[in-house]
Amino acid sequence: MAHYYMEPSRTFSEFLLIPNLTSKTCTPDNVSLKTPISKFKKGEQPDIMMNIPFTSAVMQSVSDHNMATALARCGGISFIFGSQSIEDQAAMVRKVKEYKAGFVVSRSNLKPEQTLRDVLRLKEENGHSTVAITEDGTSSGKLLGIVTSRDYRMSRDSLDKPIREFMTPFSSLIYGESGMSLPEANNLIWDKKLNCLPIVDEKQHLQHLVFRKDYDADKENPLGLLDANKRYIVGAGINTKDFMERVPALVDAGVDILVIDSSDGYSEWQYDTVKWVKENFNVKIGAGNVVDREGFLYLVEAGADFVKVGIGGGSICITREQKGIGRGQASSVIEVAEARQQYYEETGIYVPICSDGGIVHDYHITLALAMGADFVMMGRYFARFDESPTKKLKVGNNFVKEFWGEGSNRARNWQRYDTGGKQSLVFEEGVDSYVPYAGTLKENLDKTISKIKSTMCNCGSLSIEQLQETARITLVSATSLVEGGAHDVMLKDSTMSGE
Ligand code: RVP
Repeated sequence: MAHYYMEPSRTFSEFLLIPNLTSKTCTPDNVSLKTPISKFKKGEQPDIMMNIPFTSAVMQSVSDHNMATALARCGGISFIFGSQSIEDQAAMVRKVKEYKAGFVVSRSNLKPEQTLRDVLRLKEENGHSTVAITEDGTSSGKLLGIVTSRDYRMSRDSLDKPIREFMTPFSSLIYGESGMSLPEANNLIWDKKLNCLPIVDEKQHLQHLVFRKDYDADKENPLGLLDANKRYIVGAGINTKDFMERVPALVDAGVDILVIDSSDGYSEWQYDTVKWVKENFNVKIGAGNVVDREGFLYLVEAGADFVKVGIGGGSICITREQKGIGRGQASSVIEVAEARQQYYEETGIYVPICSDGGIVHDYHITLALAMGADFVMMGRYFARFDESPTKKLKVGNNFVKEFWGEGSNRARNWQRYDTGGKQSLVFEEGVDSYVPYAGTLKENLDKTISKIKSTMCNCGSLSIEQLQETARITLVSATSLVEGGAHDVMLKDSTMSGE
């Protein structure tokens, strides 16, 4: 006979935190969001700690090398998407490991035969006023010139004016050569009063741009997550099909931590994959996703360094509708956290858990942490930023970014949903969508972190561990949810109702 869970499973929006006593020293400045991502023995330190409890989702539309460097700079970890060739994924990992602070890959590039109209379109799209002009219009083509807003006059110049007629040509540019260190590049920027220094290789191919403004910006990131060789820490998603080829290539590229990316991780496929990786490599590996105690313990027994929790709660996920499997995200985290705690008490081994998917409001993150998650994984949240790999478009009067699920026809990540048998995506478990464009990762993350720290102070907690131990959480009724928003007033400014 079937087993019934007669209590409904819950989402984060159905809970609130009740304040604890806030002492005078419990201020946001004193709150630490450091958190473990790999298992460790009682009394020892985990091999990898994050400085903020954020990871970005293993998705084509979220986590590439740009997102990974940007998030590591802020203290979190991206898991570079695995639904691409092994070579391409390893190349992305390598780019993060080889990234040199201050050296950025040019994101605004055009060809000399394009026009002022193209420059202005690009500027409106991504806000950059420096455009690299390369032979083939790519970020690594032969550098032929640079355009900045000083090179054209909107009132005089025709929009059809070809770029080659007004760009600063390569012959007049001051540039650096590849291999140059950041202090050398910065000296040149200061000596020659430049805003931007292009770095080219011996064939004049563009490698990087170094900006004056980044000189100070890098000092503003004291939380940057670095390995022992001062390189950014990066993760990558793998699957249970080609792991014997993919894992060696990723390890060779320098990956720090892997995660098996699957909508349902309670499977013998995952068990075998974790075991094989642990037996053959000295690399951390997370597994999932699970929504209950049994799934958690099974993956821990296989050797998982962390376990990812959540089925069907992702913003673009339609697994629950399509297949009727899943569980409310809060209930899943609560049950898995209890199992983790019991396992810790019995064995002295702490296995971090990750709440994956379904974060809509910033306070959901704090609730997930209070319920026992050590960190969260988010897709929609990060997809909205400049650093995500997708196109920024104008729809009506608003800027949006594209965002699609790994189970959509667009991503065709059949390995993620495979349950054996025929190798293809037979039906979709995800949608293709837009999310409102929200600016840079750093500015948004700073705001979210301020909110989390502020709530933690309300709860009298200076650390995530303390929050987990002392949080008091209440279920809220449907009627008290209404009470929680602005109500019974006429809003003057409709934008107030946003996050
Ligand atoms: P969200 O943060 O709510 O956007 O959720 C992101 C999560 O959704 C991912 O980390 C993954 O677990 C899940 N996902 C990704 N693709 C799909 C799908 O197509 N169904 N689901």
